[in-house]
Amino acid sequence: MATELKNLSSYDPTKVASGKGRRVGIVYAEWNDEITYALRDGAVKTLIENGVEENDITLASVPGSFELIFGASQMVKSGNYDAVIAIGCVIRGDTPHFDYICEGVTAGLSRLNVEYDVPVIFGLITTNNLLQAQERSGGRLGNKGDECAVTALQMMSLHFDNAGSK
Ligand code: DLZ
Repeated sequence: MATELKNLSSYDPTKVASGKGRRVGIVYAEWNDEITYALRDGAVKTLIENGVEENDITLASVPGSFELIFGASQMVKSGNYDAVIAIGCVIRGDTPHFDYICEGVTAGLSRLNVEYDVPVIFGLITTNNLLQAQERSGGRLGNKGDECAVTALQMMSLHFDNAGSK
C-alpha cells in the first residue's frame, strides 16, 4: 500500500503489544533536522503511550543518515535495547548522492537485522522534496515516527503461532 493511502499515525491499539518493561534505542540524523526531530518526537510519544517508560528510551544523534548504520550498530551491540529505531530523512537533490545514501542505509540496517537478535526499525524517509517529507513527519500523511514506534512494539513481542491455533 502506498503511503498516500495510509496515514502513518493510525493504528489499532488493540493489536499493539504493550511496551511495559521494554528498552528502546532511537538513533536519529541531524541532517534535515526539522523533519527528523518531528519523527523522533513522534516515536517517543507513541512508545510512551503504549507503556514504554521514558527512562527506558535512549536517544542518540548522528550527523547524517549514512551514520545511522554505525549508530544503530553500536546500540544493537551494547545489548541494552530490545529494539532500535533508526530515523533519518534523505531528500533527492541534483546529484546521485541520494541513491548512494538510501542504498547504503538500507543495506546497512538490513544487515544488522540479519546478524543480530535485536530488531532495527527502518525510519528513513526518502522523498523527492521537502513538502513530501513534511507530509510524513506530522503533516497530511501522519508521522512515520509513530509508525516506527508501533513497528518496534510489534517486533519486540514477535512470537510464532501454530497454524492450528488461528
Ligand atoms: C551529504 C548528504 C546529502 C547530500 N544529503 C543528505 C540528506 O538528504 N539526508 C541525510 O540524512 N544526510 C545527507 N547527507 C549526509 C550523509 O548522510 C553523511 O552524513 C555524509 O555524507 C557524511 O559526510
